[in-house]
Amino acid sequence: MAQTLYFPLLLIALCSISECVQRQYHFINEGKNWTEAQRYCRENYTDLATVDNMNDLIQLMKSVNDGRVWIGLQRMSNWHWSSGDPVLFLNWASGQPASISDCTVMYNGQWINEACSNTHFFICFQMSGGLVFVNQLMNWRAAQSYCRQNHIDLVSVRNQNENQQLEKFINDRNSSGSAVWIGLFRDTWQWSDQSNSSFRYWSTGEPNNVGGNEDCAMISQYPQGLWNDIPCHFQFPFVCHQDFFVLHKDKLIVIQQNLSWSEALRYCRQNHVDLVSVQSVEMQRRVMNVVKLASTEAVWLGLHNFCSINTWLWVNGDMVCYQNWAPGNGSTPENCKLENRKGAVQSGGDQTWISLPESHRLNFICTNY
Ligand code: MFU
Ligand code: CA
Repeated sequence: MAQTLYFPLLLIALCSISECVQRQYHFINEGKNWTEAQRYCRENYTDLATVDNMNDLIQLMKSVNDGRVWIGLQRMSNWHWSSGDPVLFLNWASGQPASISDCTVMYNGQWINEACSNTHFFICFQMSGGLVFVNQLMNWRAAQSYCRQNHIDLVSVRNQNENQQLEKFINDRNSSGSAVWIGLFRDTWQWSDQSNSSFRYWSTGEPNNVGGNEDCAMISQYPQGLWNDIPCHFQFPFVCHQDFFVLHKDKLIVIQQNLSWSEALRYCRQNHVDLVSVQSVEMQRRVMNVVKLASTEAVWLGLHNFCSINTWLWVNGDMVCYQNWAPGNGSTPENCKLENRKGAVQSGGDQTWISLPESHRLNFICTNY
């Protein structure tokens, strides 16, 4: 589907993410612990794999040849206030926080960690700073939504003084003396790339945190792709992901991914029709129009050099008749002892063509013609 998009920055606002950002998974068949795998992915791709939805999971599973791989999900036992206040003060009852429960109640002024699915009365705070006792039984998420819709948020407790005030506030209103939700919760699993995707695909019974140190997530079953929590120091192959923009204009598609010429050719033939051939002034004009969207100084065209016969050909087999070479490129014989050379168009300046070794990693233009 063609879209008229001029500036990469506008893109984010103009198109839905799925139409303009593509994610590609890369399986690295080398055993590393989770942290080393994360470092490798950040150096070579975008990050250790994030899985946003079932479609991502299917794509990821296509990239692996086995089921035991790290993904970029890690247990973070960080406590947060629902309001976003920094957590500077904690008032746990002795033995707390215990177990794998992720939400918090106040009981007799002390804090106890509980399953978020339990139901309790709760305390919201208002714009004025005042507190509201909500005399309705809700689970923690529902209580949070209620406070956000009707007041500001679930209550935060920032120091001993506020804790005492809150304890008194509760005692004055809560005749039953039962525990009430406060805004403290634990965001248990986090994606390495900070994505806030809540998609999870745990095997039955997982995550079970056997031994208390299963803090990283892996895909443990092939081909289903189900997840298990496991100690982070174990060594497994892993999956990185790379996110890149795909910009459509006319029937030309600029791919903001840096690939060698052969990889670019393969990408275009798999996802579109071919790398672009520029066989007329008209096509050069269209290319000049889209090439400004690229993030590299030059962009691969479907132009390759046959060194032995000193000839440049388009990928569709045609001879190069229309030409737009930069001075010193394309005319003189290439050095056949070196790497094969391919043609690219410069994304800035006069947007003429240059000859480059095929292993250079550049953005490229596919065509749907
Ligand atoms: C399951 C998993 C653990 C571990 C163990 C061998 O627990 O949850 O992570 O892989 O098997 C019974
Ligand atoms: Ca486990």
